[in-house]
Amino acid sequence: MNDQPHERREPDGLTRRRLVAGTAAAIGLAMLRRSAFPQTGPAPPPSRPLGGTATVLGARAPQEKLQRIVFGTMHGMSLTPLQDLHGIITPSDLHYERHHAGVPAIDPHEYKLLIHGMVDRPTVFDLEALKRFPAVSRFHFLECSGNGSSGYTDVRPDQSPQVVDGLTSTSEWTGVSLSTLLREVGVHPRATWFLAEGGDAALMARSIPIAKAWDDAMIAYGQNGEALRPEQGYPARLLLPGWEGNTNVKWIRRLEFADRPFMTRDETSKYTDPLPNGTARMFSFVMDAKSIITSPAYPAAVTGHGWWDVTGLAWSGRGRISRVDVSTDGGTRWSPAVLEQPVLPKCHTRFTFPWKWDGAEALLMSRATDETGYVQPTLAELRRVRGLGTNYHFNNMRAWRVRRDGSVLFGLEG
Ligand SMILES: Nc1nc2c(c(=O)[nH]1)N[C@H]1C(S)=C(S)[C@@H](COP(=O)(O)O)O[C@H]1N2
Ligand SMILES: [Mo]
Repeated sequence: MNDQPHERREPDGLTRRRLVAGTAAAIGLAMLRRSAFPQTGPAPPPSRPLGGTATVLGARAPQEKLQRIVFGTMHGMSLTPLQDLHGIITPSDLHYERHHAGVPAIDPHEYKLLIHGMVDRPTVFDLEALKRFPAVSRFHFLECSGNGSSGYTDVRPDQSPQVVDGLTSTSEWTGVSLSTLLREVGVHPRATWFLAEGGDAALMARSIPIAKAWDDAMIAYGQNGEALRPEQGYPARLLLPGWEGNTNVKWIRRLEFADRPFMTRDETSKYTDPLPNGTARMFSFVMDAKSIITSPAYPAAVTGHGWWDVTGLAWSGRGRISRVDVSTDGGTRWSPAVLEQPVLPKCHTRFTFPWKWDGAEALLMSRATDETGYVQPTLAELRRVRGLGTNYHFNNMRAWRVRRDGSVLFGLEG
């Protein structure tokens, strides 16, 4: 399925490959030559009255009505408006939320994290203690493994990127590496797993292989330059870069080291993937490579012929995104998109692709490949291996149908 990118000749002599490889200036030139924009009059005059005063806290321009979409209450979630965002960072107040028993109010002065089990020195860390260790800051996406179910089972055309895939966001996370804490408590060489338990009423608990703790796990207390938001686990959460959202236990209160998994409710009755052959995938931690075009996408429309910037996000729990290909004809021909810097491991990556719309019906698709060579599957491929009974890990390609009137609908490939 990994066909070679196409060299596609445009009527004005520019090849798509050259355009993609070229600079923004080349694209700008192509646009100018087409002169798609009205060339009218002078710039608007500057404001005469003096502006508002400086404030202690900033706020969005009132015209920018960015909102999460909320579903449910205590057992609830809210979705990031992917179609309204630029770059790769999700503003903290728009980071998606998923709570199994609401957002607890935890006093940071009362907060404690117990680390015990197969360790030499069982220890209780308060927040101040956690902050005395060397801090690390890294950009990582988080994604609920249930994200994208409405692009797999009940595929309706009137769905925005937020509704289809809004259970993923990216923040810069700051905290202490779990490996640092493991050395501090002297974890036993025979310990192979640890239990991570949350301090909310859900008592969310997951078993995590210890290799992840030595690799890149952290206890995060910072998000985008400030303390975690309450809904992201204030004052501290477990962060397991690239692993399904559920294992990133919020309001973390206890880590217990052992030589076996704990088989908790959250990893036996839930967060397993039933397969067509009657067995189930357990401990399916890693989020596989995925991408979605966020513009143009429903409910926005393509409002005229000529050049458009097709853009979206790609990410992989296994490392860096190595390429994203875009098709405008439903997956018959593919061309490479530009990956915007920075391209970071286990992080949203912004891709862009110049596309000249000639008014014909089009089917826009994106396909992510990560640095391990893993290629995002088609819907048919994913359904073949996972069947229809699964509730998690829907990383199949998404498609947007552009109709002759410029309206865009969520759709299936082919
Ligand atoms: N303690 C606790 N941790 C939790 C949850 C929870 O309900 N309680 N929800 C999990 C799920 S299902 C997801 S997808 C992520 C969501 O993290 P976020 O709300 O910061 O986006 O947190 C996980 N950690
Ligand atoms: Mo989740």
